[in-house]
Amino acid sequence: MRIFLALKGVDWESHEIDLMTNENLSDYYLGINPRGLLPSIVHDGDVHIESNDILTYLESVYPEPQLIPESARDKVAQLLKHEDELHLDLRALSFRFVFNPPHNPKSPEDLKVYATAGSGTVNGKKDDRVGVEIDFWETYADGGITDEVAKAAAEKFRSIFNELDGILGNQEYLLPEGLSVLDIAWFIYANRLGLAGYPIGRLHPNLGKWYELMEQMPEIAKEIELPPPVRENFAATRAEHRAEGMHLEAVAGL
Ligand SMILES: N[C@@H](CCC(=O)N[C@@H](CS)C(=O)NCC(=O)O)C(=O)O
Repeated sequence: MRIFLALKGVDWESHEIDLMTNENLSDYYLGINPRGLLPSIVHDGDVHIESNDILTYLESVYPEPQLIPESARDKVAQLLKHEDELHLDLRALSFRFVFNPPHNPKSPEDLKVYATAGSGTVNGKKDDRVGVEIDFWETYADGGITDEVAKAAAEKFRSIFNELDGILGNQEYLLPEGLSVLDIAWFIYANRLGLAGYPIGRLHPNLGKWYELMEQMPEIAKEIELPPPVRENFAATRAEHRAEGMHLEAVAGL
């Protein structure tokens, strides 16, 4: 979303919510987004949640430069939906191979708060998403992210990345129309998977080249830059996993 806004040249004001202290489960944040998920935006006094809905909304308010081509609207919606469906797989790989927290990130008390706080409705309808989130964290508390879960998640990415790699064999960006929201959305996933140790360039050479091109764009480079201690911490985790033979490539058989 930040890259999308940067490409559109839109100024915005940031309000950071600390996931590490579960600020997203505070009463006030659940009052903004009853799902307790980031991101949310407030524009013209209205709250918007869900990245893909936010991006579609922002495109309608700030149409220039066009990042969701009119001609590919349905295709974009379908591919963004597919990307969103992989969010918990991305989270599983992130927690196991990137963040690797020493403690369970959500205590049973946190989950109790999560289950009862907030309106429980989205757009006036009963919303089940919090249940999905609670399931994820309960499974995590039970046994962390198991090899089996990690392998299944990595396979899903391998499959969609193979498809994207095929597309990029014939064109510079994921849509023939040029740079679009699809490139941004998949770039973010590829970036996180890279931090998890996924060998993008080795498995998907076209995607690897596309990634290198994208990461050099100033609007993107600025947003993915990590503070040095965080970068070093992630690199140390990868090195530790590698030394133990428990890195993503080994666990997922990539
Ligand atoms: N479908 C949602 C997924 C959002 C999501 O899962 N966001 C993560 C941060 S990237 C989050 O809020 N996690 C909550 C947590 O870790 O408790 C969207 O695209 O907005």
